[in-house]
Amino acid sequence: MKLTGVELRRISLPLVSPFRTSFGTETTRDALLVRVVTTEAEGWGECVAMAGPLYSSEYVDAAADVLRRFFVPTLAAVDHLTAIGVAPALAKFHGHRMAKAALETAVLDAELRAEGRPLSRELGAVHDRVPCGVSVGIMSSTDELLDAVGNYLDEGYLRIKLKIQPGWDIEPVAAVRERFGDDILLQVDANTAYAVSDARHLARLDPFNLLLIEQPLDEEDILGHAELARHLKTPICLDESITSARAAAAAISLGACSIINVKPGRVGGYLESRRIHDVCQSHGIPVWCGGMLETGLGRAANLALAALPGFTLPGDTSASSRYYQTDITPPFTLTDGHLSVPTSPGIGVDPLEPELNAVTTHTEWLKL
Ligand code: OSB
Ligand code: MG
Repeated sequence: MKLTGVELRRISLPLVSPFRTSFGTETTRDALLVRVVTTEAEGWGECVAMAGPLYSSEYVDAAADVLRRFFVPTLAAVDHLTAIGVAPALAKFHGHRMAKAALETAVLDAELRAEGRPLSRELGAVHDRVPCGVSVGIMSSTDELLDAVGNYLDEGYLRIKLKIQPGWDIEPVAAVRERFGDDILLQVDANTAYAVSDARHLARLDPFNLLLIEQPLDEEDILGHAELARHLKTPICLDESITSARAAAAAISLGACSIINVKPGRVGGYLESRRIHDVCQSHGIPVWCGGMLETGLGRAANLALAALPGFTLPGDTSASSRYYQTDITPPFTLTDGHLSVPTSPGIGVDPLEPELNAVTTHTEWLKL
């Protein structure tokens, strides 16, 4: 296989409702899609970088820039291109894992389409549907939060994740437990908003029997998470800190987490995600599939990953309607709280041309 062309496509999709986290409020998803054209087939990858460097250091304009200047020209020079060869070819370039992931996914999609093989089979999936949770943003009042959570539970979501930050933590959790009971699966995500000195405050979450607290501290503070873990009964799950299988192994060895959120974009792609899954499985660490407000293209691939055997907790793999009025692929819909894993070759879905064109803000064809 040889790369013959790459399209960078920028889209802007309005969210059905604003999504507020400890790092900011999103009202539209400005995403970057990568379409590779090879001698064998075409493939798609969605870059999960957000508009600004708030969740992580990457942001969408930087991802487009590094792809255009460095990654695509480097891959274009590879004669026998394979998906497993993408990461080694790009290894000399530091960081930019979200950009690398998008390009590797597009090449993997093309390769698997050419071979007629679904991504789920390639990764080692063992389920044909996956249980789904939903990530619920910070709201302006507890009543508003209870309405939102109630609606998601009515839709069938099997697990609720509340975004928290100082000033919006113990009370919303207590209110959700009080209204919806002790049986719902409930967890929280701080997106790095706390310090180790908040340990006693965060221990006030312990009585609520949360599945986990996600990324309470700075992404580089592995030892801080290990220290915090000694003060909390609530299990610590890392998101931002886990950038590779090596980082996962170190965090586990140091006692910084007992659960991991796997996001393919954050770790450089689906192949590294599988390695993280394998490391965690061998340590008895449960994993679940996170999300970055993906369109149907990224969601399809995430579902393949979430069907691996070590993904034993419901992920942030929500239905398309959680995010978008109109998605750029046929929408993923919830049945009994589950989404089906695509079975067609590659990532298993194709963009709908009119819907994609309607939200495209810029298209750039990189001639090789
Ligand atoms: O921390 O998991 C996160 C969305 C954007 C950036 C970071 C995060 C999130 C979510 C939503 O929590 C996950 C989703 O539903 O896609
Ligand atoms: Mg998170």
